[in-house]
Amino acid sequence: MFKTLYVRDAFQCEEGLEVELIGWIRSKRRHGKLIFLDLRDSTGIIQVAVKHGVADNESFMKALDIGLESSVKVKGRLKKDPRAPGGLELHCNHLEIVGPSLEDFPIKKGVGLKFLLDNRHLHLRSPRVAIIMKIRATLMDIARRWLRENGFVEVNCPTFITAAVEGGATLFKVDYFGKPAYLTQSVQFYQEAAIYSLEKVYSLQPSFRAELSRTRRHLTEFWHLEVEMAYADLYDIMKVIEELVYAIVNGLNKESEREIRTLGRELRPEMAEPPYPRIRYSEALQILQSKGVNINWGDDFGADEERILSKEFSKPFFVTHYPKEAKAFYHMPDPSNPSVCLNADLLAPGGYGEIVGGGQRIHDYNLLTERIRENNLNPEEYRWYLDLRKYGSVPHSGFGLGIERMLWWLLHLPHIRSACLFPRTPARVYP
Ligand code: NSS
Repeated sequence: MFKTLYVRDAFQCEEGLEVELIGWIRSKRRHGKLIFLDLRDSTGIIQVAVKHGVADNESFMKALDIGLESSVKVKGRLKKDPRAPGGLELHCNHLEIVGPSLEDFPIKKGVGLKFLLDNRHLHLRSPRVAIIMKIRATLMDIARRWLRENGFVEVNCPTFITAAVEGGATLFKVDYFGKPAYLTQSVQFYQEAAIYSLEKVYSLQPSFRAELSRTRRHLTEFWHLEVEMAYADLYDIMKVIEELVYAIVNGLNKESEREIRTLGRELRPEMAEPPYPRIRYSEALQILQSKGVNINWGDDFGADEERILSKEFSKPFFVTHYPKEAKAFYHMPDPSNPSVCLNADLLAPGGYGEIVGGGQRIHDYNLLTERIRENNLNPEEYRWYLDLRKYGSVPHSGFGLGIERMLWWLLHLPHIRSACLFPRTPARVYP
């Protein structure tokens, strides 16, 4: 009796067991009357030996002819063989083609990066891409679990919005509603509305930025983990960020260790153990100027500045108290020096830069109105957001963590798009 197994489970079986495996043909080699096929499924790769005489004639002829990435069902016996990858192979008795490859599979060794991106729908079959996607799923799962266990309620916010959260320059306009509407850059304002009944909330959903910068860390669509908390000040929210980031690194180290090792990486939880160094914008500016960077008070840090700065650290670190002109209008001014705000960006070490942005929000109605005006925005467009400050307003804080930025850093990916199933960048909206 043949048992249908996943490849990973086949490696746990006794030699001689008769099994059926279902998968796709990753590679093929012929040595006379013996054909080796590498069979891939979602759990691993196993070598299948199709030998004339052991396999029936029809199966041998199919194996001879089979195109790469055809889907197949293979029946046979498991045999130990030290020459086979993983020390085990399947000796095929019968091969059935489920779906043949109608043409030569276009993804081959040596094709260029652009070709791989244009054919991402096929490139996804590469084991490396599949591993990154598994790690990504585990990362999101760990984050959700940690937030739930710590009393945060998941909320789902709208994607269509009517006013900018993070400045007008990166808004995607949507022409449908008969009045200006945009794709959301952040669900922060909706979360701020939700804390009046739920107090501690989070969302995990896409954000959109019509990015002006083409860098290795900018996507036009990214997955945003956002958190908002009533009665929390800047220091409370920094603690939440530290603990969440540590939970993610520690959790991935336990739950995805094998996958991470396959990518040639190793996560050491110590590298993300709180507390994280905290520097102010003014100190960061001094470090940058001492490295010869031409930057002045008030300028925001771009990818280059963050890369230089973050090479000075071996752990994630906070940069706080940015000048108010470098940050969006909703940030709370520091009462002891209102020219800076109570914000915190978390930067990943080693040149990776910002992975989290957040801080304390203005909860006073008049101050928020004033800041909206100072930013040359129209308070009328923020009417419902201002309304929240009219009825029982409380101090509150929150942050947003970019899922792809986090993976980019933790897995040392060459480009942030490697963290996406189908990346969206200024230069790519297909496939
Ligand atoms: O602009 S942020 O710094 N902050 C916000 O959007 C706040 N409104 C979030 C909040 O407090 N609820 O973006 C937050 C994070 C940032 O640190 C990155 O990790 C990620 O979102 N982010 C991006 N990832 C990929 N590509 C792009 N373009 C991008 N922009 C931000």
